[in-house]
Amino acid sequence: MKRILALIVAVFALTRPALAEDIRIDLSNYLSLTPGNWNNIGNIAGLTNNLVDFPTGNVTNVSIDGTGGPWQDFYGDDPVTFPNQDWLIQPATQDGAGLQQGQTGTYVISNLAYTYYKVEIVSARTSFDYLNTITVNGALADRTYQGTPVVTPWGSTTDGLTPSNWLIWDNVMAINGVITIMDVADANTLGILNAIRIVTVPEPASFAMAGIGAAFILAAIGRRRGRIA
Ligand SMILES: [Ca+2]
Ligand SMILES: [Ca+2]
Repeated sequence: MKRILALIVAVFALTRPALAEDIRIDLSNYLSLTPGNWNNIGNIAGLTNNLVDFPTGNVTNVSIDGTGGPWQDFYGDDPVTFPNQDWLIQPATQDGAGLQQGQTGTYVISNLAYTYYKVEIVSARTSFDYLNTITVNGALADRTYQGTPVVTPWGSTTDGLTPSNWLIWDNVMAINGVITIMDVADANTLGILNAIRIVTVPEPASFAMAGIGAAFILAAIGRRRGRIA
Protein backbone atom coordinates (compact mmCIF):
# COMPACT_ATOMS: atom_id res chain seq x y z
CA MET A 1 0.00 0.00 0.00
CA LYS A 2 2.89 2.32 0.82
CA ARG A 3 4.33 1.68 -2.62
CA ILE A 4 0.99 2.51 -4.24
CA LEU A 5 0.80 5.77 -2.27
CA ALA A 6 4.36 6.63 -3.31
CA LEU A 7 3.43 5.97 -6.93
CA ILE A 8 0.34 8.17 -6.69
CA VAL A 9 2.51 10.96 -5.26
CA ALA A 10 4.97 10.41 -8.11
CA VAL A 11 2.17 10.61 -10.68
CA PHE A 12 1.00 13.93 -9.25
CA ALA A 13 4.57 15.23 -9.17
CA LEU A 14 5.06 14.28 -12.81
CA THR A 15 1.70 15.44 -14.16
CA ARG A 16 1.83 19.16 -13.58
CA PRO A 17 1.87 20.43 -17.16
CA ALA A 18 -0.42 23.35 -16.32
CA LEU A 19 2.17 24.63 -13.84
CA ALA A 20 5.16 24.40 -16.18
CA GLU A 21 6.09 27.73 -17.69
CA ASP A 22 6.60 28.53 -21.38
CA ILE A 23 6.98 32.30 -21.70
CA ARG A 24 7.37 33.86 -25.16
CA ILE A 25 8.43 37.49 -25.33
CA ASP A 26 8.35 39.93 -28.27
CA LEU A 27 10.62 42.79 -27.28
CA SER A 28 9.25 46.13 -28.39
CA ASN A 29 5.86 47.15 -29.72
CA TYR A 30 7.63 49.52 -32.10
CA LEU A 31 6.43 48.02 -35.41
CA SER A 32 4.03 45.19 -34.63
CA LEU A 33 2.53 42.82 -32.04
CA THR A 34 2.92 39.04 -32.12
CA PRO A 35 -0.44 37.20 -31.87
CA GLY A 36 -1.48 34.34 -29.59
CA ASN A 37 -0.27 34.16 -26.01
CA TRP A 38 2.92 36.07 -26.72
CA ASN A 39 3.96 38.79 -24.29
CA ASN A 40 4.37 42.00 -26.31
CA ILE A 41 6.66 44.20 -24.24
CA GLY A 42 6.14 47.90 -24.92
CA ASN A 43 7.85 49.14 -21.76
CA ILE A 44 11.28 47.85 -22.81
CA ALA A 45 13.21 50.00 -20.30
CA GLY A 46 10.79 49.25 -17.47
CA LEU A 47 8.96 46.52 -15.55
CA THR A 48 6.22 44.30 -16.99
CA ASN A 49 4.48 41.97 -14.52
CA ASN A 50 2.27 38.92 -14.91
CA LEU A 51 3.59 37.47 -18.15
CA VAL A 52 1.26 35.00 -19.85
CA ASP A 53 2.08 31.31 -20.28
CA PHE A 54 1.97 30.45 -23.98
CA PRO A 55 0.32 26.98 -24.05
CA THR A 56 -2.34 27.69 -21.42
CA GLY A 57 -2.86 31.46 -21.63
CA ASN A 58 -2.62 31.50 -17.83
CA VAL A 59 -1.37 34.67 -16.16
CA THR A 60 1.81 33.89 -14.21
CA ASN A 61 3.78 35.75 -11.53
CA VAL A 62 6.75 35.98 -13.90
CA SER A 63 7.99 39.48 -14.73
CA ILE A 64 10.56 41.06 -17.07
CA ASP A 65 12.45 44.12 -15.90
CA GLY A 66 14.66 46.35 -18.06
CA THR A 67 14.60 49.23 -15.57
CA GLY A 68 17.71 51.38 -15.62
CA GLY A 69 18.86 49.91 -18.93
CA PRO A 70 19.58 52.04 -22.02
CA TRP A 71 17.10 50.02 -24.11
CA GLN A 72 15.51 51.78 -27.09
CA ASP A 73 12.88 50.69 -29.63
CA PHE A 74 14.73 49.44 -32.74
CA TYR A 75 13.90 48.15 -36.20
CA GLY A 76 15.02 44.52 -36.51
CA ASP A 77 14.00 42.27 -39.39
CA ASP A 78 12.05 45.12 -41.08
CA PRO A 79 10.56 43.19 -44.05
CA VAL A 80 9.81 40.14 -41.85
CA THR A 81 11.92 37.61 -43.76
CA PHE A 82 12.80 35.40 -40.78
CA PRO A 83 10.79 32.18 -41.28
CA ASN A 84 8.45 30.77 -38.65
CA GLN A 85 10.46 27.99 -36.98
CA ASP A 86 9.68 25.90 -33.91
CA TRP A 87 8.28 28.31 -31.25
CA LEU A 88 9.32 31.48 -33.10
CA ILE A 89 6.62 33.10 -35.21
CA GLN A 90 6.36 36.41 -37.01
CA PRO A 91 6.29 39.33 -36.61
CA ALA A 92 8.35 38.75 -33.43
CA THR A 93 11.66 39.50 -35.19
CA GLN A 94 10.48 42.70 -36.91
CA ASP A 95 11.34 44.96 -33.96
CA GLY A 96 13.54 44.76 -30.90
CA ALA A 97 15.07 46.26 -27.79
CA GLY A 98 18.20 48.05 -28.96
CA LEU A 99 21.46 49.40 -27.59
CA GLN A 100 23.71 52.19 -28.81
CA GLN A 101 27.43 51.49 -29.45
CA GLY A 102 29.20 49.94 -26.48
CA GLN A 103 26.15 49.97 -24.23
CA THR A 104 25.17 47.17 -21.85
CA GLY A 105 21.50 46.26 -21.35
CA THR A 106 20.01 43.81 -18.86
CA TYR A 107 16.68 42.02 -18.54
CA VAL A 108 15.87 40.43 -15.20
CA ILE A 109 13.25 37.67 -15.36
CA SER A 110 11.77 37.20 -11.86
CA ASN A 111 9.29 35.05 -9.91
CA LEU A 112 10.00 31.91 -11.93
CA ALA A 113 8.29 28.96 -10.22
CA TYR A 114 10.72 26.23 -11.29
CA THR A 115 14.47 25.70 -10.92
CA TYR A 116 15.70 24.90 -14.42
CA TYR A 117 14.84 26.60 -17.69
CA LYS A 118 15.81 26.54 -21.33
CA VAL A 119 16.37 30.09 -22.58
CA GLU A 120 16.29 30.99 -26.29
CA ILE A 121 17.25 34.45 -27.58
CA VAL A 122 16.87 35.90 -31.07
CA SER A 123 19.06 38.77 -32.29
CA ALA A 124 18.31 39.59 -35.95
CA ARG A 125 18.73 42.75 -38.03
CA THR A 126 18.32 43.57 -41.72
CA SER A 127 21.47 44.85 -43.47
CA PHE A 128 23.31 46.07 -40.34
CA ASP A 129 25.46 43.42 -38.67
CA TYR A 130 25.14 44.49 -35.04
CA LEU A 131 27.64 42.62 -32.85
CA ASN A 132 26.16 41.36 -29.56
CA THR A 133 27.74 39.56 -26.63
CA ILE A 134 24.73 37.90 -25.04
CA THR A 135 24.94 36.04 -21.71
CA VAL A 136 22.38 34.36 -19.45
CA ASN A 137 23.35 34.26 -15.76
CA GLY A 138 26.83 35.22 -16.95
CA ALA A 139 27.26 32.29 -19.37
CA LEU A 140 27.49 32.18 -23.17
CA ALA A 141 24.97 30.02 -25.07
CA ASP A 142 25.27 26.22 -25.22
CA ARG A 143 24.23 25.91 -28.87
CA THR A 144 22.26 27.45 -31.72
CA TYR A 145 18.88 26.47 -33.18
CA GLN A 146 20.51 25.47 -36.51
CA GLY A 147 23.14 23.38 -34.72
CA THR A 148 26.03 25.59 -35.82
CA PRO A 149 28.71 26.60 -33.29
CA VAL A 150 27.94 29.48 -30.93
CA VAL A 151 29.47 32.67 -32.32
CA THR A 152 30.54 35.49 -29.97
CA PRO A 153 29.96 38.30 -30.62
CA TRP A 154 26.74 37.31 -32.41
CA GLY A 155 26.25 39.21 -35.68
CA SER A 156 22.57 40.14 -36.03
CA THR A 157 22.70 39.78 -39.84
CA THR A 158 25.44 37.22 -40.51
CA ASP A 159 24.71 34.90 -37.56
CA GLY A 160 21.07 35.77 -36.81
CA LEU A 161 19.00 36.93 -39.78
CA THR A 162 20.68 35.37 -42.83
CA PRO A 163 20.85 31.78 -41.54
CA SER A 164 17.58 32.30 -39.56
CA ASN A 165 19.32 31.19 -36.40
CA TRP A 166 19.27 31.96 -32.67
CA LEU A 167 21.07 31.19 -29.40
CA ILE A 168 19.98 28.52 -26.88
CA TRP A 169 20.94 27.92 -23.22
CA ASP A 170 19.73 24.42 -22.30
CA ASN A 171 19.77 24.31 -18.51
CA VAL A 172 19.75 27.68 -16.76
CA MET A 173 19.23 27.63 -13.00
CA ALA A 174 16.81 30.24 -11.71
CA ILE A 175 18.42 31.63 -8.55
CA ASN A 176 15.65 32.54 -6.11
CA GLY A 177 13.36 32.54 -9.14
CA VAL A 178 15.56 34.94 -11.11
CA ILE A 179 17.35 34.61 -14.48
CA THR A 180 19.42 37.55 -15.79
CA ILE A 181 19.91 38.19 -19.50
CA MET A 182 22.63 40.63 -20.59
CA ASP A 183 23.57 42.05 -23.99
CA VAL A 184 26.73 44.10 -24.57
CA ALA A 185 26.84 45.96 -27.91
CA ASP A 186 30.20 46.11 -29.66
CA ALA A 187 32.00 49.44 -29.35
CA ASN A 188 31.47 50.07 -33.09
CA THR A 189 27.96 48.72 -33.68
CA LEU A 190 24.50 48.91 -32.18
CA GLY A 191 23.00 45.89 -30.38
CA ILE A 192 19.57 44.22 -30.47
CA LEU A 193 17.40 41.54 -28.82
CA ASN A 194 14.22 40.75 -30.83
CA ALA A 195 12.56 37.85 -29.02
CA ILE A 196 13.03 35.56 -26.02
CA ARG A 197 11.57 32.22 -24.94
CA ILE A 198 11.91 30.89 -21.39
CA VAL A 199 10.60 27.35 -20.85
CA THR A 200 10.67 24.98 -17.90
CA VAL A 201 13.04 22.00 -18.16
CA PRO A 202 11.72 19.44 -18.83
CA GLU A 203 9.30 21.08 -21.26
CA PRO A 204 5.54 20.77 -20.68
CA ALA A 205 5.25 18.02 -23.31
CA SER A 206 7.83 15.96 -21.38
CA PHE A 207 5.85 16.47 -18.16
CA ALA A 208 2.78 15.13 -19.91
CA MET A 209 4.66 12.11 -21.35
CA ALA A 210 6.11 11.31 -17.91
CA GLY A 211 2.61 11.50 -16.46
CA ILE A 212 1.22 9.12 -19.09
CA GLY A 213 4.10 6.70 -18.38
CA ALA A 214 3.40 6.78 -14.64
CA ALA A 215 -0.33 6.23 -15.28
CA PHE A 216 0.49 3.08 -17.33
CA ILE A 217 2.64 1.72 -14.48
CA LEU A 218 -0.20 2.35 -12.01
CA ALA A 219 -2.71 0.64 -14.29
CA ALA A 220 -0.40 -2.36 -14.72
CA ILE A 221 0.04 -2.69 -10.94
CA GLY A 222 -3.72 -2.40 -10.52
CA ARG A 223 -4.30 -5.24 -13.00
CA ARG A 224 -1.69 -7.46 -11.31
CA ARG A 225 -3.22 -6.83 -7.87
CA GLY A 226 -6.63 -7.69 -9.32
CA ARG A 227 -5.31 -11.07 -10.49
CA ILE A 228 -3.64 -11.82 -7.13
CA ALA A 229 -6.90 -11.03 -5.32
CA1 LIG B 1 6.93 43.63 -31.67
CA1 LIG C 1 10.50 41.82 -31.47
